[in-house]
Amino acid sequence: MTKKTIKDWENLAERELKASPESLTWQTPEGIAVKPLYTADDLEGIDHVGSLPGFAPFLRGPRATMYAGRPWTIRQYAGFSTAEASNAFYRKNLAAGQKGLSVAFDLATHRGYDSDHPRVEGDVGKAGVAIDSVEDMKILFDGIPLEEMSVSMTMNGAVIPILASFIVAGEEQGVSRDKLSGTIQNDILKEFMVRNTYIYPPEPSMRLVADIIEYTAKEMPKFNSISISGYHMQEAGATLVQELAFTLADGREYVRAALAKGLNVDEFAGRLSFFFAIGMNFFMEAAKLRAARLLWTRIMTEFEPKKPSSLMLRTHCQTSGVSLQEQDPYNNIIRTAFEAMSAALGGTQSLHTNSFDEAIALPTEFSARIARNTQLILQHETGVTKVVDPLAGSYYVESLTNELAEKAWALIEEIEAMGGMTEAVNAGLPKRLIEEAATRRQAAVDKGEEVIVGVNKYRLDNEEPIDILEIDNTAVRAAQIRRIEETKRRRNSADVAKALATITDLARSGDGNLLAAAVEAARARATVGEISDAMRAAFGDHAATPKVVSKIYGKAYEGEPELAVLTERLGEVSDKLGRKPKIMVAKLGQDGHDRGAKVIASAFGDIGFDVLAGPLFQTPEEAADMAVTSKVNVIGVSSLAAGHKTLMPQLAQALKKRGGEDIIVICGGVIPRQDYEYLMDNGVSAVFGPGTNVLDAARAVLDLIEGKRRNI
Ligand code: MLC
Ligand code: 5AD
Repeated sequence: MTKKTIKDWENLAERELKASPESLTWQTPEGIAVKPLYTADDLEGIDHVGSLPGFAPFLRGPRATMYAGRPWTIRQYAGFSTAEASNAFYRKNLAAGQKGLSVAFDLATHRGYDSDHPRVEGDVGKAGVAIDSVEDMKILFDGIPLEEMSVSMTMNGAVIPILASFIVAGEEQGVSRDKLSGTIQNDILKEFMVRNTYIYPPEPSMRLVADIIEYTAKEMPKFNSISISGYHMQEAGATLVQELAFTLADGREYVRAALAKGLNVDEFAGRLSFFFAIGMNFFMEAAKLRAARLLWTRIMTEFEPKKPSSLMLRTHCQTSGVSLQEQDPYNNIIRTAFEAMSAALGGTQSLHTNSFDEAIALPTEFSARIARNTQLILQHETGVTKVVDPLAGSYYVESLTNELAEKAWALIEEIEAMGGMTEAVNAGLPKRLIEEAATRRQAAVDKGEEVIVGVNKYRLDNEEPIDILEIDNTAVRAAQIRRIEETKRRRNSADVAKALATITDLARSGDGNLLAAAVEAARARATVGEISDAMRAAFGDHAATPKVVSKIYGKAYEGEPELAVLTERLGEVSDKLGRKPKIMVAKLGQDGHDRGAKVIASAFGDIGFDVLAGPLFQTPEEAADMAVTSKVNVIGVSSLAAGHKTLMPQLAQALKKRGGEDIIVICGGVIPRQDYEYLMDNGVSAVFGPGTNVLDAARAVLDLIEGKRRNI
């Protein structure tokens, strides 16, 4: 048999297809053209092919034996309600095969407010566990030996008081800090880009990051000082190239901040860790992790470390939240399983698999079990752990790895030319690029160009609601307030005042280490809110001005009759009103997840509405003031952190109090069907769940404005 050439294949393919095989090329959102066939020719000139795991550039994995030696850590992110409830949940999960802990704090804690603060009424215990002081932290880890169990804590805003309280809880459990193993997220740059649980302005926030790297480098050799996170960028809509580039550029910025503190690169670089999302693009996600390791070694080489571990990228991964849907939710189990497999093939060190109820609530015991078992089955039954980097040598995956690395590197260089990531973040570039990508993607889904099974194709006519976790926010808050009062009664207030004053002094002067000072304060039982306030006194609060991208959604629909019809109708409504219909897109409470709000604001603007984007973190009263003063027709609240049952009725009341009862109140986001009726009974005219087509929502809003329907 004569050896066939690519030309032969192209001819054959053309006959089979009755078109050029080039027409099969898939343009991904990353700008990568994925061909239908890859061959040995595609490997030519790719340097990394042939490298070995355990050696720089670590493309094939940071350890020589990878999962054959030790499987990745099954580390499920969890936390809700009180420390007692979360502790019980952790213990059960560990007994059932989970290997590492990962704490989800509530948004009040994230933003440095104690549970008794009036701004956080809707947030306490909702999206995570409420932690106000060392007393709560001790309960959270009761019966969990901290010298054995590695603990990740996702904390960025109130990072100093939380890590300090953890250190003291360890101490009081008899585990000195040098024996504590785990990770603190401590990645503030991405908070300014996408996640929004910042407290202070960027510059002092970067100091806190550096103080933590310094402290852990000297005092906590087993603790990972940071988890440099791309996860939230992908969740906010970033392409994989953006996720890769911005995360690694963030990493480089943190290295520089630590070096500026006078540390030697080898003192801390081995304890920097990473965190990526794993979405549905199966091979590309695995390739992304391989490319990340390659590029990190390239970046770190510039700092001339001596230790190989300083060049090594180790990462946690989480399957994608945004890829999961409210509709036909058991499909989410399947999505998560594929994503988990992709993370394993990419060589992650630690993994969280999402629960199938993700799009509407926090996991129940049942959904958490399925999520955990997805990993247990992967590890024990599929054989993927037996071989290191099994995708190596695949023409396709190696090409993808190379292309992703090249594209991400170009973006990293662009950031560098702007003066690094802090500058780029200040200039708003990454945020804008991510928001544009998110809006483009929404349009692709709405138009059906990107298929989501059960949502824009194969949708069920009837859906049965699933059981969900309900948290009695009022009871949690009352319990937290009782413990705060008791803690304050028992402590020596002079010691607390002195420790807090020291924190403010060091924050003002720039001297010393704020984590070290906070450990003293936490030991004296200063609360998370008090320690945060002691720094607020010096640093102030950060407030971002909301900006909305435009002409992305509209452009995707250019020339489409569906949009033209809607625009025409909007014109008629405008004529009737004497002005364009005005909608305020609001975020209430401490919920900083603003992708949905941004996409809606942008798309509604393109459709022709007059859009007012409210700032983050408004109270219902503040939002009502703004809506009434700005004379909006509609206020649309985007709720992703479960505060809706507390905050929406308060908003309706606040509007009424200000004479704004004519303003139509709608909301959207992560809201279970079970809550719709309650919301409708409390002043809400329409609820738009996940998976809503934006044009459908716009039509519904016009119906409400015109009085064609009273609620939806
Ligand atoms: C590993 N080890 C091996 C080995 N593989 N030893 C021998 N042979 C092998 N094959 C060793 C390692 O060197 C290490 O020891 C120890 O085993 C543990 O392995 P690890 O690979 O370091 O895993 P782990 O401890 O789990 O650490 C993973 C990590 C860490 C480095 C990525 O940072 C981490 O756990 N991150 C989790 C972050 C997280 O959960 N985030 C949640 C975010 S949720 P040694 O001694 O070298 O350490 C979120 C959502 C939101 O953000 O927005 O709210
Ligand atoms: N418990 C479990 N998972 C959570 N997530 C967020 N908060 C919690 C929590 N308290 C997960 C979801 C979300 C991602 C950011 O983290 O999957 O999409």
